[in-house]
Amino acid sequence: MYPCPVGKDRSENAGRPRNLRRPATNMFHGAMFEKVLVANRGEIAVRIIRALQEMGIASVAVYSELDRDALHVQRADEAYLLGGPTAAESYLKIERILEVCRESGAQAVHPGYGFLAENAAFAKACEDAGVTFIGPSAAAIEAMGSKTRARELMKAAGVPIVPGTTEPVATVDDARKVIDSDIGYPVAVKAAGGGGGKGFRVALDESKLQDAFEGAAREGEKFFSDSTVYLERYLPDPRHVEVQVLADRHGNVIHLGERDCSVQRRHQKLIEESPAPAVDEELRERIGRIGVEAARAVDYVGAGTVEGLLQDGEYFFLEMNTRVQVEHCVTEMTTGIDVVKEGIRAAAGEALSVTQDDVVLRGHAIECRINAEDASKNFAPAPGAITSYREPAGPGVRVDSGVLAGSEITPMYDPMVAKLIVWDADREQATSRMLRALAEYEIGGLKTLIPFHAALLATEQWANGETCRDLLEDRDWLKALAFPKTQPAVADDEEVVEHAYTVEVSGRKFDVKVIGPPYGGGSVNGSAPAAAPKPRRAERAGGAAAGGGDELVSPLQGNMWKVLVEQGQEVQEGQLVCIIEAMKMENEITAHKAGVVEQLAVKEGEPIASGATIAVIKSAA
Ligand code: MV4
Repeated sequence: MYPCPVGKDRSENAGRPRNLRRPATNMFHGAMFEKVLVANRGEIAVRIIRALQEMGIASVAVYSELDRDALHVQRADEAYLLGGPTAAESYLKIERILEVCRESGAQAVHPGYGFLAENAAFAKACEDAGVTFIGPSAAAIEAMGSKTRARELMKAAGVPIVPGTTEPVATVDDARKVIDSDIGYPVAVKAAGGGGGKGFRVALDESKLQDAFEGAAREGEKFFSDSTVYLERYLPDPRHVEVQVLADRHGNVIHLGERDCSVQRRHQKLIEESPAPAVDEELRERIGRIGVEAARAVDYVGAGTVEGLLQDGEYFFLEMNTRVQVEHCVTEMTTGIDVVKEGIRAAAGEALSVTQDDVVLRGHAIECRINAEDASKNFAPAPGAITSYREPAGPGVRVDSGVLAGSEITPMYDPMVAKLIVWDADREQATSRMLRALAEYEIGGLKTLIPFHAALLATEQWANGETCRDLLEDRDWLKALAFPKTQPAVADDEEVVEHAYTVEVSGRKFDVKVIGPPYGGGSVNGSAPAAAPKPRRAERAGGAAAGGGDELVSPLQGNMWKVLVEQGQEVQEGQLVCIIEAMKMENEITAHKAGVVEQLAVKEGEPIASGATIAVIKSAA
């Protein structure tokens, strides 16, 4: 297909039928983009490229050295190397991305989610460079990025917020005073620069306040260079319910109904669905109005999400995500509206293609995030190579993925391999369909959350529409999801195979072949097949913990953030040993077996390489 650009003549878009029900505006309708750069990787980059292709817009992919072969590079019309393997050297390099815009002639940038998606400085740099940022203004990103400012704005707009402070709280003493007079315990201490649960601590009573306050401040400083915190009443058992909004530059703001994302672990969403089981028609309208008002308050443009907590029929604004989200797909399934395309249209100055009255919700959609993680080992990242790959299909099934057979899930980026989304007439049937699709999904050589999802969706708790928090914290339930042991690595007589790569020079791609050792791994969904290829590296085969015997090895490269055991200490299998920070994520590393920590090879604050020994754990004699 490449390097043949598919950029279309402007005249082709000029004749596009517009929604005649919309009141006419005399505002300027910018012509649709001819070429758009996608500043992301993985499934979301592929998702955006698909939308561009359907709209007749040429796509420009960018990639890191690790992603030369990636699906998003193959699917785009052009592709440019950004730089080295780390995000800082590639997907976060603002100057280089804008340079590629100039080189390729891309008129707009779609940031996807993560990386530069909610980076106001990037949105501003795009504006300054004359490149359209597909998303809201830098001012809207900034306003919603500060959680205290967002709360203040929402309060002023009449949007209900979780009771607490809208001002930063400077000291523990100040916190104690305002808790005693206004908020009460338990209290949530949150980092003002945070979001998505980063820098979020709970103090059940006054004795825990100092720890919670300092913990949230430290995490805020670490991840957002901002140690300011604020306080919220801690709701004991809420549901996470969010609403999808769309806005254009003509003053149209609509919502597409809600999603329930209550099944999450360590603030990572695992399953999302729409409609929310606990939301009725009246509440849906109320939540929808809240979403629209929140978006209006910051002159929002594009696709965005207003997140909130639902407790006992009361709904509170939590934060707004000023980007397209991972879980936008469930809304696309129930509304039939393409959230990504609407965002692109809005950025180009076109009106939304639908009005609020056009939005009709139908049936039920569920999304399972298929992460390369081992649920039985505390959801430890389990990077590795995909040796074989077969996606489910059939009625009502959608797979958004960025991988192919031979792809490698590197510890360098997010461990999400794919999203499996299903639609059916109601929740019960959608659940059956998801279970069927999960059973069809074959991912060889990699441990993923497929068995976890299959187990969870088969529970009574899920059937009852519960949040399943008890299951996610149930060590025994999770441990039962352990993968069968993979076959031990056999050294020597390393097999040599040929790999085909695509390389890029000035936006043109060339195929080259590299002769080398085969990819590692060798199991379908973690269960070892009879003729498993030899794992390339021992630690890959075992995921987070199996360095072979006593050694606990790091599954990823990062920084040792916390070490929770001491040399000589006795540990249980599955006990938290340390937390490694990588790509702004905290990764819990747990003991791969019970025993005594004989050696502890790590220190807090120091970098750690993938495959490096964390500890040596000797079983009690
Ligand atoms: C809360 C909360 C209780 N009280 N805030 C924040 C980020 C998002 N990942 C979940 N967050 C929460 N914020 C207050 N004031 C509880 C959570 C929460 C949660 C909420 C609904 C469903 C599942 C949850 C899992 C963990 C934390």
